[in-house]
Amino acid sequence: INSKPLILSTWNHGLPANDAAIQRLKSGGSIIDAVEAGVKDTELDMDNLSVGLQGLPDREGITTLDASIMTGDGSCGSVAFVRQIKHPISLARAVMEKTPHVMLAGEGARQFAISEGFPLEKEELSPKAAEAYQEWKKTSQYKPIINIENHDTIGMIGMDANGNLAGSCTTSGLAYKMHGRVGDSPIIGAGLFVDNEVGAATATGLGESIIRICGAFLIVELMRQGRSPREACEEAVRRLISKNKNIKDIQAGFLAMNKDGEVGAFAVHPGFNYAQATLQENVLIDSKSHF
Ligand code: SD4
Repeated sequence: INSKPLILSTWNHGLPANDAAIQRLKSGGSIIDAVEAGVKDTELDMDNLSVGLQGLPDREGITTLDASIMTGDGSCGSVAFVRQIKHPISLARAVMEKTPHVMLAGEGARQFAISEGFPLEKEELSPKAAEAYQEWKKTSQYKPIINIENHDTIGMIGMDANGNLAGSCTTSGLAYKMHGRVGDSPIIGAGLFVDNEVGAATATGLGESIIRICGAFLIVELMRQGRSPREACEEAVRRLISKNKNIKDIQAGFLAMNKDGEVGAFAVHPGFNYAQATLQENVLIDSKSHF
């Protein structure tokens, strides 16, 4: 059981993202401000090829972004298949707060962004992404390599000092996906789910495998029935394995907390890790896995 506030996020870049989130809380921000600020840090990280406009492109050489945000009272917003937006998480938050809708996609999301004053970035690949794309085009083979090329989506879940929960998730999705492909990250209940009565969960890995089992929702519901966060994540991995073929080629990792501040994670294969921050410390922890 951890002290509150508590912030968790996926993968190594969760460490600086958690720092940004904790900083936001310390400067008087709410938990929703914190989970937005946290992943915005990752959206700007030029070394991360799975989040933000510097992420690896689709097969046509275009980078398209997915993001979602949710609070423990059931408010949520998301954007899918958006281009030219530096901070899709902030656009997802604007969908939540300023529209009667939960999800906007593609051109409509971009028009909404313009109307909200989001600057449109120039559509060009980062040097690292351009180099990787040129290399990929030599064979144009679509074979995601688990834990390597799709390593870095950030999902963040957090609880403030009063026990209010929120979460965020943002990604450029799978490298070399079909144009128009949308993953789990912007789908409420797949890549992210938060309920103040129970807890919160987020996912990373092959989005198709996670959507198939409503991963994050499943974990929160299992916790509602009394499972610990770790047991719930492990059960979701078992479910995922039973519903997906070629499991040796599929990586997925889940991360959860309950409202008491208990934390758990589980993955299909080794290699998944997460960062866990309180006001006192921010540490990287290796997740256990099925295989
Ligand atoms: C997706 N879940 O679009 C994302 C990719 C990911 O770490 O998580 N990468 O399928």
